[in-house]
Amino acid sequence: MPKLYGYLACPRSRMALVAASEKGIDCSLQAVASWDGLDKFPIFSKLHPFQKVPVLDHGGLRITEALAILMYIETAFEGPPLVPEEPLALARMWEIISATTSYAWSPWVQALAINRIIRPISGEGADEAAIAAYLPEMCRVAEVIGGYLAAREEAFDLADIVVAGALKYVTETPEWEEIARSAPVLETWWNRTRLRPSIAAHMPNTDLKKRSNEYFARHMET
Ligand SMILES: N[C@@H](CCC(=O)N[C@@H](CS)C(=O)NCC(=O)O)C(=O)O
Repeated sequence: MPKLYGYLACPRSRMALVAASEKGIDCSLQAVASWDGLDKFPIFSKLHPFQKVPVLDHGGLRITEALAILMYIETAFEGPPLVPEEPLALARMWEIISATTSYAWSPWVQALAINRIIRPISGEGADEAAIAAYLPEMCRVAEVIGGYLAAREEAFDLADIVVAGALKYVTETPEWEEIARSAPVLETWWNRTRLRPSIAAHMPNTDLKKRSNEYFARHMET
């Protein structure tokens, strides 16, 4: 069975674990940093040529880059498909994934999640100026991506997993109220998607450190 090197607060590690869970694969998380990623263990720098995670290990074969890992999980294992066959649906899936990694990552993850969630864990204050400057873009991206997701009705594929990974922290911040107001369609999608067992299990609330520790106890290799 595959093993994922990563850490729990890393959205991309979470995406891989969600995909594995959807396929019914027992994929353990091998933590290579503290749960929030701030303390990197020595092995961290040896896994990836650019010192990043996640890295998937399957029988000694290592795969880097989150999207490559998602596609490997999809194609190397049996289980419900996470990629549509129909050409337009496939193009829509990649459209959403590309838009999320290209346009949502800076405002949602770098400007908001890092500032509101990760920095305070290490005792640093949030860069309020950066959050305020990016807020209009956070909302605009949410509107566009919400529209893309809604246009596919209730399909579930890799696009949902990538958006959920990027959005999860956003929904834990005070700014989510304003973002959701400007993107009600995305909020509706999230309220449905967060209840999916794979998402609920592998994207626990960050502010509940205790729950994260319980998660490690259940899912990590010892
Ligand atoms: N292009 C890479 C990016 C990987 C990445 O930036 N991972 C973050 C965690 S989600 C990381 O390793 N951060 C540690 C660091 O930058 O030192 C991918 O898609 O997998």
